[in-house]
Amino acid sequence: MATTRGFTGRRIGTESARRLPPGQYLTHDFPVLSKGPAPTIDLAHWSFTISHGPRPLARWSWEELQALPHSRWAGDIHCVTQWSKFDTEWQGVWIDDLLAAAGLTPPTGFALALSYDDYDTNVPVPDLLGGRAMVATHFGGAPLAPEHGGPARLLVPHLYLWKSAKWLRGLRFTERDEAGFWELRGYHMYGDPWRQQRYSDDP
Ligand SMILES: Nc1nc2c(c(=O)[nH]1)N[C@H]1C(S)=C(S)[C@@H](COP(=O)(O)O)O[C@H]1N2
Ligand SMILES: [Mo]
Repeated sequence: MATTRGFTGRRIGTESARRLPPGQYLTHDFPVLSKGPAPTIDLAHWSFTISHGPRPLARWSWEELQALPHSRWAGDIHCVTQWSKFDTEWQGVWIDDLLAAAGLTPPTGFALALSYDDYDTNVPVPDLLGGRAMVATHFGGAPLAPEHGGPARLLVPHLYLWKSAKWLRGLRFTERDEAGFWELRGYHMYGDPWRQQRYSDDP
């Protein structure tokens, strides 16, 4: 069998095949993957904090976040469990715009995204800048569903989706590249889907 088939059994064209990273299949669903139940988050108590190690540098309430410029990103997302989803549409605030609003320059080269369910994941700072990462509040034109990380999640679509921390509560700049929840459990420190960086011993 030389035809290219997704697990859905659908034959995919060359354009789709070109957009599909190695080892991935195309899905039209949006599977939910979480280490535990979605935390209950009251918007009145929601906040997002940027810190340098233990030191807070800036903090936004939900209302304050709404006042920042919102942007749209559309494109493909890739999960390490091998599904990819094309043409997803998100809205939120670029990390660039958060930093600019706070008058901040990143103090280190690495960061940990921190979540309300005690999940965390590391991302190098350059990968968070230049319109490559946002605090996403909307998916497909609607407020982000709780199971997908609502009210707000990190979106770093050029890396495997475990880097896109759901139920985001902060971003901590760290001196070194510190492993997060899945990175401590054998997953790759960077996670580029095009290089199939799934597990820690992948190059
Ligand atoms: N806070 C938090 N973020 C998380 C997770 C989690 O358990 N907690 N799971 C990660 C994993 S392993 C994946 S694959 C994606 C799944 O996102 P989805 O459920 O919206 O598909 O979220 C990531 N972000
Ligand atoms: Mo995952």
